[in-house]
Amino acid sequence: MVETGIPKLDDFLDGGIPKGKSLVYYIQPGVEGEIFGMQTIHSTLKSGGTAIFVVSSTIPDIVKGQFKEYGWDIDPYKDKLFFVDSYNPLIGAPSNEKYVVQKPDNINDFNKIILDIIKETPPGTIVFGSLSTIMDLCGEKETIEAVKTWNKMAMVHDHVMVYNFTAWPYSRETLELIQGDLFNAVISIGGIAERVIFGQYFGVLKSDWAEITKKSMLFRVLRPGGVKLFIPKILVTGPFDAGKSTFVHALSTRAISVDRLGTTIAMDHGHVDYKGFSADIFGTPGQERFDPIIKLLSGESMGVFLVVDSTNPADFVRAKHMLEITKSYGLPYVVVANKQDSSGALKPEEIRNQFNLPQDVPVVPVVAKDKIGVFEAFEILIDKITGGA
Ligand SMILES: Nc1nc2c(ncn2[C@@H]2O[C@H](COP(=O)(O)OP(=O)(O)O)[C@@H](O)[C@H]2O)c(=O)[nH]1
Ligand SMILES: [Mg+2]
Repeated sequence: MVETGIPKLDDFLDGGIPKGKSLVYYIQPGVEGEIFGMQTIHSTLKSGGTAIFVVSSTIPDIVKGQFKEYGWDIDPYKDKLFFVDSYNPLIGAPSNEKYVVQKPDNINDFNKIILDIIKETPPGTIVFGSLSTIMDLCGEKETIEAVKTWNKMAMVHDHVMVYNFTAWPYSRETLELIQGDLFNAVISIGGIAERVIFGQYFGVLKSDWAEITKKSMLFRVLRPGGVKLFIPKILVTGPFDAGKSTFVHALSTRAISVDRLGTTIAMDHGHVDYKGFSADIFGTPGQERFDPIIKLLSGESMGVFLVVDSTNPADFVRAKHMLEITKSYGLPYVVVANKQDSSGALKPEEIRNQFNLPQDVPVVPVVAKDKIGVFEAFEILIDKITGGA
């Protein structure tokens, strides 16, 4: 197996791409999709594998710079990462790379080099930075025939083949083949557009080895960081003094609270960057007069933490009411049983009983002030939001 390195996608694919299989990242034009292939290269290298990167839409030096931008140091992998340069010859410039396609507009030239690599290098990951560019230069039919051969030979030699493909308006036949029989797996990468693209997502369109998860994941591209799953908004609610602000700060790489007179009257805002996820979290004020704010924020959220002070059962009535507000939006939620360090703190199961919470609602023991349990709670909520575990 080769892990794609794209958060969640490897879970969707039952661990990654099996040896001998091919996968295409099928990219809607205008979406930042080509990074997916690069991230798979980086993931291969990190796990000790060999990677070949076929660069056809810019010079390899620029691509090396992009790796740096994403925070991926490729210098230690000089004997594990090789570039196929099919761009410099196109602009008549000399190339320093080990493999050079001298006539990038002739598929036979590609064919010879790719087949040599497949036969001669040890099993590894071969990534095409842009199959669409090759198609533009060599022709649709010609390129598809070549890809068929490459995938077949890669199967024999145990390589993993990965292609970035931007779905420009090619012939219907070509697009159908690419979404259909040409590859073992198709990952669709698209954008939510409204004049400009304001949200990007990916999902598994096809896979012949893993059961398909219908879920699409929102992502954004961070520099450094690469592809990160993006959870637009998570709400942190709960009674006054339960530890919401403390919880938001414990989770966040950066956070601000707007406080007045020692307690939060406005809001906490934090940003979480954890295990490939990127999420904005908002803490609501606890006082009843701010319930309309909870309603407002709930409508735009994807999940909710309900923070309770485990030592203060008197507050549970209020907490329950706040839960009802957010529950009416059908959001997934997790109960954070905070202040577990204090004497007299109720255990999660006792809180579940007092709340009458069904067994499938997670109640997570947390000491927010010491950051204990906060990321466990985060992972559990993310799993609920993304329909994982
Ligand atoms: N013992 C203990 N105290 C906590 C914990 N988390 C927060 N606190 C304290 O509880 C009080 C209220 O916390 P805060 O985050 O401001 O609560 P909020 O009103 O819900 O935002 C503060 O004095 C915190 O120091 C915890 O895990 N254990
Ligand atoms: Mg607060």
